[in-house]
Amino acid sequence: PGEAAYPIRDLGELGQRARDVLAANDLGTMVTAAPNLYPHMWSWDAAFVAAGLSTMSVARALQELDYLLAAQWNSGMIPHIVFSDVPGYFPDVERWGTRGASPEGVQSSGICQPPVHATLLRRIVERATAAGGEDGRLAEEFARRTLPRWIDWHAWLRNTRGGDGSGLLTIYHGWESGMDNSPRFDGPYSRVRPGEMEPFVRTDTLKVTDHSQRPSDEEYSRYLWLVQQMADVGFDDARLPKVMAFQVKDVFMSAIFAAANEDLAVLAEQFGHSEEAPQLRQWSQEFRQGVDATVDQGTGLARDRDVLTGEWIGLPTIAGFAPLISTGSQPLLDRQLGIFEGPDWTGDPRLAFPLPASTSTTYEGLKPRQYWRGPVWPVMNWFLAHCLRRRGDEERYRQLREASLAQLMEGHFGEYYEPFTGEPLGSMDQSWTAAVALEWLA
Ligand code: 9WN
Repeated sequence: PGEAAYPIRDLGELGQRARDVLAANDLGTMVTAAPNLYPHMWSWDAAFVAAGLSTMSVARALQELDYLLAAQWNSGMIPHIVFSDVPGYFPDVERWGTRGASPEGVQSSGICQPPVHATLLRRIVERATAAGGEDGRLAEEFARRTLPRWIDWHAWLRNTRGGDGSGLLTIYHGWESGMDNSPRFDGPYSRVRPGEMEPFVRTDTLKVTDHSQRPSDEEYSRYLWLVQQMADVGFDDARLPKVMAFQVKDVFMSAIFAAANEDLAVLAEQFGHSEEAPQLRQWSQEFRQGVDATVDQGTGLARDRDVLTGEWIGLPTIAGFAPLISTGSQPLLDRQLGIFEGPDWTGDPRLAFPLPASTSTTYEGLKPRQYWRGPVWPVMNWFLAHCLRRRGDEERYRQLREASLAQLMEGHFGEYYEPFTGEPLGSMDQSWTAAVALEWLA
């Protein structure tokens, strides 16, 4: 943990320190995902960061989203990394091999991340229009101008990743899920056999020196092999299904997409694109149903599916709660909330704070310090609470808020936290952690 950090005394100080973290990570053009480990813009991080920024400056928040949109590919895909000029992250744009595939002048990766953008844009617009004046005007102008771009993004996801009628989006890399090494992907990754590839040197393990907090070298060789497979076909969407060794229907991303389509439809109706709203609502419905249909009646959790083997992946990870984001079924919601608050999740009495870990704390494969294999991620706490609040569940929002604020008072704005001790892990001063702190306080 960074030396400068110290326990925070009160919520006023928490807000000030969170603002300081975002200001320190701001390159002017973009707020990097983290100061040291991640010196670039990440797609879903940027959406959360924009929401956090909007509590200070709506103009700065919209600028962040504009910067992300400027990297959108001609296909409509929003890339998962927009590179700054800061060196030190691997794989860099050269290793990605996206030059030629990405639009002229854009330095990006060649995969996507979960589409939380419309949901957070709606949040920003609501905040700005409630404030009125210049903020309201800026948000309205931004929405009118950029809606066609967000709709293109959703159309790309629906058509190239979810056009098979399953109501589920396919990912070709664990990085696309945003939950890179979650046990969800162990089965599919076990079948990825890296072939001949250029040697590589990781930089993440130079920065997070306790290597047990990061994915293993074996995992990284598979990650890089998949990058090479994509680069070999020039990131051609039509060829990926034929060549990729990793193809998973990602239930959590699909739930995010269902909710985001609803949010985009609301914005489209409000800001001059109402003719697109029925299509967006139809996609919302399609993916809501797709997610609900994955639920294992035995465990009550939603499941991913390995496209290449047809196998369901029903491990007890946070992705199992995808219906909390998207479902329209009250019985399913009630059942999921019961599990969420039960002894395998936030009701585990051993927890430092009653917050959902990235895998169930009673799962035999739990690794409480390792990335998406056990730690608690502050950004997930806020996102799930936000989804519950949108359903009118103020009480659960309040409980998650209280626990999350208590967790953050230790002062490091960790990327993730050890569930039983509350120790901050991974990167410190992580931007989206600071951003959700500001959201909790807003
Ligand atoms: C790979 C930036 C990103 C997050 C992801 C998180 C982690 C990257 C990495 O950091 O992934 O995309 O290098 O480990 O898993 O969710 O967007 O914060």
